[in-house]
Amino acid sequence: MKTKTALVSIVVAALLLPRAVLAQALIDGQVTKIDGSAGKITIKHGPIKKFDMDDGMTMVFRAQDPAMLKAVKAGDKIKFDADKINGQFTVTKIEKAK
Ligand SMILES: [Cu+2]
Repeated sequence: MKTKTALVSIVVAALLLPRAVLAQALIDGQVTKIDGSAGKITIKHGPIKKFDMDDGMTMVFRAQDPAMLKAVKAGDKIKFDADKINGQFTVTKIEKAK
């Protein structure tokens, strides 16, 4: 009986873990350029597994909300999240790295 309970716990933990990891996994980056009027930001970023970017690179992202670009400036180290929205790599969350 105890073994069965332990097994169920392990299965539940295994099911919950990937969601928790995904929710917390912000990407490390550094802002190299901001184009506020176009709502675009250039970020030098580390690997992004969900986009099959195994190496870091510098690339342009669209900002989901242009207002979020006011919180950062070129040179800032950041943590951010991004999604592919309408075929464009889009920053959905951005915060200054501590
Ligand atoms: Cu990239």
